Amino acid sequence: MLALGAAGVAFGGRGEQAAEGLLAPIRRGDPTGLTDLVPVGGFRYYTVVDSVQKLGPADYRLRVHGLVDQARTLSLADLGRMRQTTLVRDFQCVTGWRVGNVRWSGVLLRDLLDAVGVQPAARALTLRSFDGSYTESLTLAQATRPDVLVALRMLDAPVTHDHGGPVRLYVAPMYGYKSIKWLGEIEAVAAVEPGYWERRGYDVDGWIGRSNGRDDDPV
Ligand SMILES: Nc1nc2c(c(=O)[nH]1)N[C@H]1C(S)=C(S)[C@@H](COP(=O)(O)O)O[C@H]1N2
Ligand SMILES: [Mo]
Repeated sequence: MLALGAAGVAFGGRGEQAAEGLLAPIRRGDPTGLTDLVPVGGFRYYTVVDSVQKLGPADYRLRVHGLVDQARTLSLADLGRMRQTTLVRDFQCVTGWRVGNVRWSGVLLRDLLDAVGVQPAARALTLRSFDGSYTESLTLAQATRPDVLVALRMLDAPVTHDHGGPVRLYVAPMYGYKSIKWLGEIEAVAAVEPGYWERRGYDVDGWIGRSNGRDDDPV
């Protein structure tokens, strides 16, 4: 496992994606030592597909639909006109790397949900990436927390393509896999539909320090 993981770090890209899956059973710290090989203080680039189309202000759309009163398809400008919220919080991947005090801003997911009117039958959200493969899930209670953001900015700049721009999610209290990149669609649904990594063994409730076999404090 270490050899494969180290290869992932050395070559990046798809190797890292393999490492994400391989590291699932790790408990309490990092017995492989792999974390030591990851540069401190920087984001890694993760994607489960080979390439993702680049969408900009002219062609980006976010579709919000399902069990809502008024389904909407929002452009980047539409999102930019909504109330912007800023959070300065850490980002932590379940494989061990962590970036401290990142500035995020965008539309609180709960403001977006208020704008479309979530129906009482909706208990969860299914979020889909326009990369064609990645999905995520949140209960409605999680989605309406004040630290869950539809992020337009990250690291004091518009979210770059590699980091999931123009629009990604940022779920501050949960591991990085919940923060779906290249956000294209949000569907209000009756029950949680486990996301991409959750169907591969990661916890649906990905609380930092309290999930995926980790009950230690990562800080
Ligand atoms: N669409 C998509 N979103 C994704 C992923 C992915 O592979 N595809 N990886 C997740 C994981 S495991 C992490 S840790 C973060 C990494 O974000 P970054 O690539 O901006 O560092 O994105 C999350 N969101
Ligand atoms: Mo991750």
